[in-house]
Amino acid sequence: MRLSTANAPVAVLSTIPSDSHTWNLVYLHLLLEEHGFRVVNLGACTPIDELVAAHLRHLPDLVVVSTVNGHGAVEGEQLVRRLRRHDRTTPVVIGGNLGVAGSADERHVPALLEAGYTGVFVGDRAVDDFRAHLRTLHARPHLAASPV
Ligand code: B12
Repeated sequence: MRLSTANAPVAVLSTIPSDSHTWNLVYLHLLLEEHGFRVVNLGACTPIDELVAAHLRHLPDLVVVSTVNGHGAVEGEQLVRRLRRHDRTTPVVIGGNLGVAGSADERHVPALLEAGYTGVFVGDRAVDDFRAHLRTLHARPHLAASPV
């Protein structure tokens, strides 16, 4: 079901500066819309400055970083540290192939959580776990108007 987006919560969708893959972003865009979000999709090879500017402009309810080229652990950490200088509370999640050892590689999860992410999604259950996470966000009062 898709309702009017006028009062919908906003998700900024981004990747890291080096990552030129796009179908992951298309997939996440549609998934977020299915869950009631209005999506600001910043596209491939997003400079961190551009993400910060979009964040300050749209004041999103959620920031989603999707990356598959293997540099996510390094650039994703730089990205969230920059973002957290401006905003310490908005949920910011990352997922995909964060290193070069396959999508199930969980070695990078603790460092990314420590750097400021509120969720890190890797492996076969990444999308299912992310869907469950989105439902917990919808339980927050200011997001409750949206369909799931
Ligand atoms: C198509 C493709 C390309 C195309 C991209 C075209 C485009 N417009 O996107 C081209 C040819 C340009 C390309 C380039 C490169 N690619 Co490429 N590419 C692929 C390929 C074959 C498919 C990716 C794809 O579109 N999948 C479809 C989407 C829908 O799925 P997905 O990306 O896997 O995303 C899913 C999950 O990861 C997850 N997910 C992703 N993000 C997030 C975020 C959250 C929050 C959650 C919950 C889940 C999630 O959900 C998605 C749906 O299940 C994969 C291999 C593969 N079979 O996966 C390699 C692959 C991603 N590429 C790879 C590499 C190395 C490169 C290059 C560096 C190659 C090179 N030497 O130049 C460059 C990258 C350049 C750069 N600057 O980024 C590697 C990455 C290795 C790693 N991380 O360990 C892969 C895995 C191939 C491999 N096995 O080595 N690539």
